[in-house]
Amino acid sequence: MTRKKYNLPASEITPEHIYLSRRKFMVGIGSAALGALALSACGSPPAAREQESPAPSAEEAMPAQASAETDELGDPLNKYEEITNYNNYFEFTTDKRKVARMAKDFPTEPWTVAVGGLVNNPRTFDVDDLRRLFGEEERIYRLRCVEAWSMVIPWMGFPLHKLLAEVDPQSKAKYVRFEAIYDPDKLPGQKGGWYKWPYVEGLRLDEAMHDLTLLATGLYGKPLPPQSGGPLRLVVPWKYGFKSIKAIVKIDLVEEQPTSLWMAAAPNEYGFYANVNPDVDHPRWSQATERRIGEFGRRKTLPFNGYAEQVAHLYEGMDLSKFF
Ligand SMILES: Nc1nc2c(c(=O)[nH]1)N[C@H]1C(S)=C(S)[C@@H](COP(=O)(O)O)O[C@H]1N2
Ligand SMILES: [Mo]
Repeated sequence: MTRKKYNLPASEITPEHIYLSRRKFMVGIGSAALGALALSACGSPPAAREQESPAPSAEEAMPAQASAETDELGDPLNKYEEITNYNNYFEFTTDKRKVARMAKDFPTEPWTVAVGGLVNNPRTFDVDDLRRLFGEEERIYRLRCVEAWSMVIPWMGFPLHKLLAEVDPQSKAKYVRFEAIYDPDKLPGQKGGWYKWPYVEGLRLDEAMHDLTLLATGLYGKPLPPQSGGPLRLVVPWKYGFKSIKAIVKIDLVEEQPTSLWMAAAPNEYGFYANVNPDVDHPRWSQATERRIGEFGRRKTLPFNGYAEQVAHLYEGMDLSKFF
């Protein structure tokens, strides 16, 4: 049986305590058995002999070093430390390695998100309400930044379509508009500069309803830390990372295609669709290859970031070199 990592059934949700104990377990059995564990995560039992591996070295015993699991393509997860110390978050700084430090004390609770616009049941949700109403499942996704670096990230969250069903979009609604927090006192990047704050992003309604489209509330079984967009961010794995807006406070169903922060800033460089496409270069660099954080060398960029089978039908009849 093949099971898609990005579409795990509820029974495979990994709450924090299981994640952590599984990681401790991995440390105990050493790296030779990790491959077997990865297999077992896909449904087949590990071979008995592989459990008799030698004790791990000191280096292997660092939980952060152990990547027991992979994405559905077989590539290892990035480490928690990588995912949370190399970030794009222009509300803080354009220096990816400084975001974590600058965002450390950013308050992520209490936090509410107002969902409205062309819906029959507009409503403001607390993030804890969202967790209670829609649950949390793990989704292992690739994240591909338009700058041509990428990571494999185990998010926790729920598909956006669950929230949309709750507010009941009207038939006039054609797009979803997302707005991030605006608070220049806490977000130094919003003081001056030439970006038009707040950060805004958008999806076509059918993209928003796709089961891969996730509202993330966690990472590696823990609540989403501020630098990763905590407490609530969008994750759209087949699109360039800038579509995956962090720190969402407002979601509106709208009739017209929203103008994103990046479309407003540089319309020739960042389009509305922004589907990962190795054949359409950024005006200033190639998108044919990418650098996976933690790897040497480069790997080929995959159409739709490897999710073509799931999403290509959404764009049938569109000239994907034009709608970038
Ligand atoms: N609010 C907000 N969301 C944002 C950004 C941002 O600057 N502000 N950067 C985007 C970009 S360019 C990328 S690549 C991803 C990076 O997510 P990560 O830091 O969790 O890897 O977040 C996206 N979401
Ligand atoms: Mo990005």
